[in-house]
Amino acid sequence: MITACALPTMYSRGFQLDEGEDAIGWMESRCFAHDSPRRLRESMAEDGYLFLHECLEREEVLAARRHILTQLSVEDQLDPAAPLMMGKTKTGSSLFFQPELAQKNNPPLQHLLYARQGNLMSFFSSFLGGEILHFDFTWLRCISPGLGTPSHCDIVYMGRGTRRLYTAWIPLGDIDFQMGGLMVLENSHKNARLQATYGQRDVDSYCSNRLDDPARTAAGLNGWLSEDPNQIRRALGGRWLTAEYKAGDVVIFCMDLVHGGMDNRSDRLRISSDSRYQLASDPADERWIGENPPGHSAAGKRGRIC
Ligand SMILES: O=C(O)CCC(=O)C(=O)O
Ligand SMILES: [Fe+2]
Repeated sequence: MITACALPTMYSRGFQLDEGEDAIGWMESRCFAHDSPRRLRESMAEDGYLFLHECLEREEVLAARRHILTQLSVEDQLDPAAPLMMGKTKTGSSLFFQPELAQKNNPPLQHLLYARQGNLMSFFSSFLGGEILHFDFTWLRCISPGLGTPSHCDIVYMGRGTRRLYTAWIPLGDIDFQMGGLMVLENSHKNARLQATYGQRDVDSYCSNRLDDPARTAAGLNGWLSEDPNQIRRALGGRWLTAEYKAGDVVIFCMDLVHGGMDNRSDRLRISSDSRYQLASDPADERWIGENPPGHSAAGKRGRIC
């Protein structure tokens, strides 16, 4: 049983995470996608996340992976001597965030994430109890060996609509500890002080009466809580939780859950997507909707007097 396994040594942003049972632990898989909406909602309220094994068809996940890797191979990013599906980059190539590989030219991924009758959309429809709207923008990450995503809450990037919005983090291939993957900070979604401070930020909002406000620039604010995951955990409490992921698994989490990416200490790309879902009847953040969502570009910035 996985809980009987020794806890791994975890790294994020080059920091080795504090060790010990009160500092790191396993993400729990308490529910299945077909459990009752009530049970799923209770579990989400309690943990801030749902770790759903075999929620997606493994073959469909691997088809999306193949499509992405084929594209990277055409772009001459991969080691030609290694099998395509291994996802080994060629020397000198360094990749991180590749959203363009997820958009309309990737039918298998679009199908996996957004098909109306597909497993994921059906899950959200049952979980949220109504017609679902998904963001049109898909965050696709092909992370080369090296540092992972700094810790943050998603609300600061997508909080202009409803807060009843959920992220689905999907490994597009098997991801072991060596390769890293998603880590979440236990109970951080219940931290009222964090929600009242950091959780009120909007990375694309700037003070129009302050010409030197760094949030005005295209790079804007990055929204990270801190580079150092140990500092965050010591300040907020809880344990960093993670797992080894299989193609077909999905982690769904709420906007206020602190999370980040572990460093990739393998010799291959770590490929995953994150996409967002809410009730169609709730207001949506306009930055991520439409044919060409403005995102964090100049068109997504919003000035206010402060
Ligand atoms: O996969 C990662 O590195 C980070 C994922 C993330 O931040 C998210 O899914 O919201
Ligand atoms: Fe995130």
